[in-house]
Amino acid sequence: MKIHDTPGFPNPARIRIVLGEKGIESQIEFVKVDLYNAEHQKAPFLAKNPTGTVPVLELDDGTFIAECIAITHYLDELDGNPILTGRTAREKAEIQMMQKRADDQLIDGIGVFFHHATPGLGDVNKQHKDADWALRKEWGEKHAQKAIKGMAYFNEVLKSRPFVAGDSFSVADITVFCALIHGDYAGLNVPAEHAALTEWRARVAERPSVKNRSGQELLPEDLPHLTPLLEYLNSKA
Ligand SMILES: N[C@@H](CCC(=O)N[C@@H](CS)C(=O)NCC(=O)O)C(=O)O
Repeated sequence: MKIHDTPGFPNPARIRIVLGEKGIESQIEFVKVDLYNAEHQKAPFLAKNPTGTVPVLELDDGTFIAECIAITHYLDELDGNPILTGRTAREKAEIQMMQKRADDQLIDGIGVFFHHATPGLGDVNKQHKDADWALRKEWGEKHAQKAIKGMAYFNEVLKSRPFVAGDSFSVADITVFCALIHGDYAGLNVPAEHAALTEWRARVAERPSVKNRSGQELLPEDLPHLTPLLEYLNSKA
């Protein structure tokens, strides 16, 4: 199997953590996608994933699977022991519900904010974003407000349970954790009063699958592309 992704990015991190939890990373060959030069918007990549995002899983029979939740289901089911997506009907339903909330209320909104209201991935990618570029900042800010509400929601959830969907670590935790990484890249930090979310984040960060995951660092050759973003983040600090 191959995974087309870009090291250092939050959605790819979701799948790198899944691989760690399942202990199957040695079965994967990684193929780097050059997001900075908009390789994901060109025909060869769009043929793999028409939505133009990473990660994408390529099976040995040539099938391409995009969307982290779909990739996670596939990888989690391979050994017949779906620890991340639920084993019983009730577990599956609860995990799926919280996973959907994590996508809608956190990581997707943070992504819109990142690409529209910050320098994001730079000029090369702007042409592929919202056509009404004049309103991009307002659009991004609206999504940031939604994500801030999402952080408050997950903080409340984690006051009464150890993990996002209940007693066990699941794909919903992975999505919330990587959303907060995405927030760091966008300058949207967890408010200090959200103690439960902060404590949970520190606990999850210590899991071997999270702490030792591959592809954590941005590659040195990619850093120059991020200069405008880093300047923006420094100006907010
Ligand atoms: N819903 C998608 C989101 C994937 C996504 O947004 N990936 C980012 C990298 S973290 C990306 O490819 N961004 C490129 C772009 O938006 O131009 C998933 O679950 O896989």
